[in-house]
Amino acid sequence: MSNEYGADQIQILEGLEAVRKRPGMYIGSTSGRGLHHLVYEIVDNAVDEALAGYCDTIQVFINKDNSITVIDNGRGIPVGINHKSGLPAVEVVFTILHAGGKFGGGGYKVSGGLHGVGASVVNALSDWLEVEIYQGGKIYKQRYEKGHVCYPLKIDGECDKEKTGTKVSFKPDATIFQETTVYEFDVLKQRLREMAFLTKGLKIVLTDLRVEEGEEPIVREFHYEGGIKEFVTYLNRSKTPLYQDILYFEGTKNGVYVEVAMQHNDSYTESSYSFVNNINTPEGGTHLVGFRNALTKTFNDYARNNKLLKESETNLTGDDIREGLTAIVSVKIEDPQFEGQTKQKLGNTEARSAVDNIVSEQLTYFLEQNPTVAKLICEKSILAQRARDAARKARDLTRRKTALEGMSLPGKLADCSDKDPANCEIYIVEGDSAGGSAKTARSRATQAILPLRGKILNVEKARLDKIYANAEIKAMITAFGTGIHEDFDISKLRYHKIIIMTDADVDGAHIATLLLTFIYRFMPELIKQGYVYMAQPPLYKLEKNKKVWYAYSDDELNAILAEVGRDQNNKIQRYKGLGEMDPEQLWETTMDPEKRILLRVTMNEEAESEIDLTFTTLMGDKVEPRREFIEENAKFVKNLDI
Ligand code: 1YM
Repeated sequence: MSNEYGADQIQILEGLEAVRKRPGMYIGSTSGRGLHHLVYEIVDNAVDEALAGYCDTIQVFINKDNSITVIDNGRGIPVGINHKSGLPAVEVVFTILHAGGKFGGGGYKVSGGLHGVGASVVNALSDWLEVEIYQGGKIYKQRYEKGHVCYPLKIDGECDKEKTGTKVSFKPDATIFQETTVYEFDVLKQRLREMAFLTKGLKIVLTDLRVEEGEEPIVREFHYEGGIKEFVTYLNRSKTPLYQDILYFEGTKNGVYVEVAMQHNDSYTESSYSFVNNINTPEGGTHLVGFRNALTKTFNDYARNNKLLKESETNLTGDDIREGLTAIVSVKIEDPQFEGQTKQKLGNTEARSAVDNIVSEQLTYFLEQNPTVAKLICEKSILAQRARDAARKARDLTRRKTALEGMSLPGKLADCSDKDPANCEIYIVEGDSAGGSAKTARSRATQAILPLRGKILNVEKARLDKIYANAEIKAMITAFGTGIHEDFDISKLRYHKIIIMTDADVDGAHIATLLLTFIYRFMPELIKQGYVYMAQPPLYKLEKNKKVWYAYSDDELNAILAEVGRDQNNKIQRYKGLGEMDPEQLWETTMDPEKRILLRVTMNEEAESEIDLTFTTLMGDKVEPRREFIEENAKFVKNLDI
C-alpha cells in the first residue's frame, strides 16, 4: 500500500468510505440487482467510448470465481496527470466519487448507470479491482482493494503499438453483497443484448467461464448493424407482423438526438419501450409523450384526409392506434432530468417537442409514400376503436351492476374468514375436482380457493371486449379486489399471496402460463411487488413400513430410494394430477404453510423488454434438502414465452 498521497488521498478515501457505508444510495440496493449493476457501470463507460466513435467491441467475462472482466478497444482511460488532483486521470476515475461525467472534455457522457456515479462506486464496493490500459505500446496497471490504492499507476509490460483499450476486472465485496455474489448469466445477457441493440454497430461479447473442467465456455455475441430496427424485429419474433417494413425515424432537434423504430403485429397489446441515454425508462416521460402525440395526430390526419375515417366518426384514440404496436423510442440528451417516484421518468420538455416534431414529419412522409401500410394500420385502429367501444359498454355495465349490488364475490370462490389481506392467501386451482379437494383441505381462516374450469382465455390473443366477458377472468378480477388498468388499486388487494396451483404436467404448465400472462398484462404490480406464487405439488408418494415420503421430481425419488433401499416393501404412487390426491395429502404436500414449497414469481426489471418471469423458492423450514432440485425444476419455467 502506498502512503505517499497526502491530504488529497485522505479526502478521496473518505469519499469512497461513504459509498461503502451506504451502498444502497449509490447503486439502488445490495441485492442481486445491485450486484449486476456493478457490471453495467463499467460497461457504460466502454459504451460511452463506443458512442464517441472510438470503440467497436466490448468483451465481458464472468470469471470462475464470480469476478468480472470488461475489456474494450477504445482509446484507453487517460493515464496522464490530472492537474487538479496531481494524480493520473485513471486513478481519479476510480477513486474520486462522482468523477466521470463530463471529464476529459469533448463529447458528452450519454450512457451512465443507475445514478451515473460510475467506476469509483464499483471500486468502493469491490473486494479488489484491477485496471489495465493499453496505450502507446505500453500496458499501464493499477490495483485497488476495497477502494484503496495498492500502488501508484505503473507500467506493467508492453503490447502492440497499435493496440489501445481498457480492461477492468473486479470482485464484488461479499461483506457488502450479503445476499448473493453469484452472477446470473441470463440477467447480464439480457441487459447486454439491449445495450447492443441501442448502440448500432457495437459488438458485445459475453463469456461465462464458470463451466466444468474441460467444457467449453458459454459465449453469446450481440452485434446489430440495424440497431433498434433489429430490436423491433427481435421483439416481434414470435408474433405475426401486420406489414413487412420497420418504420424508422431519426434526427436531432433542440440538442436531443431521437431514434424511433416501430412495427405493428396482429396482437392486441402494445409493447413500447423508451430509453434515455441507453437507460430504460419504464415510467416513460416527455419523450414517450411526444411519440404518442405524434402518432395520434398523424394517423388521425391521414385517416381523415384519405376518407378512411368518415366525418361523422370520432377520432381514433392513441390506444386504438397503438394496438399491436411494438416500438422503441430512444433519445440521447446531454442533461437528462428524471422525475417521478422512482426517478425513472424523463422530465426534459425539449425531448417532447423533439420527438413529436421528428416523428410527425417523417411519419407523415412515410404514410404518403406507403399507402398500403398506412391503410393496414388505419383499418386495424378502426377495428380497435369499435372493440374498445363495445368493451367500454360491457365494463360500464359491470361497474353499474357493482354499484347497485355491492361488490359481489364470484360464486365459485370459497373465501377465507380472516379479513386482513396480509394474512390471506388465494389458491387459483385448475379444475373443479382439485378445487373441491382444496376446499376441504384448506385452512378456512386464511386460505381462499378459486377453482377455474379448463384452459383460461389467452389474453394475448383476444380483444378487450372478449376478455371482459370471460367468466374465469371476471372471477379473478373480483376476487383479487384491485380492479385493473386505470382502476387498479393495490391497496384494495384482498390477499397478499396469490398462489397458482396447477398439475405438475405440460397442461398444468400451460394453464399457469396463461394465468401469469393475464396477471402480467392486467396487474403487473402484483408480480412486481411479489404477491404472486406457484404451488409445487409432489410427483410421487412413497410408502414403506408405514412411513411416507413425497418426492417432487424423479431425482428426488431416486435420492429417497437410495436412502431407504430399493425392495418389494416400497409402495410408489405417481400423481398424474392434483385430483388424484385426497384432501389430506393435498394439505400435507402442497398447502400446509409449514411444509409446502412456494415459488415466488419475479421479473427481471432491468431488461424490461425481455419480460423474463422467473421463480424464486420459498418454503417452510422442514423442507431444506429439497432446495436444490426445486431450483433445478424451476428452470423449465424460467423463460415463459409470453
Ligand atoms: C472497461 C471499461 O472505462 N473505457 C474508457 C473510459 C474512458 C475513455 C476511454 C476515455 C474518455 C475520454 C478520453 C473522454 C474514460 N475516460 C475518463 C476520463 N472501459 C472504459 N475508454 N479518453 C479516454 O471522455 O474525453 C473517464 S471514462 F475522465 F478520464 F477522461
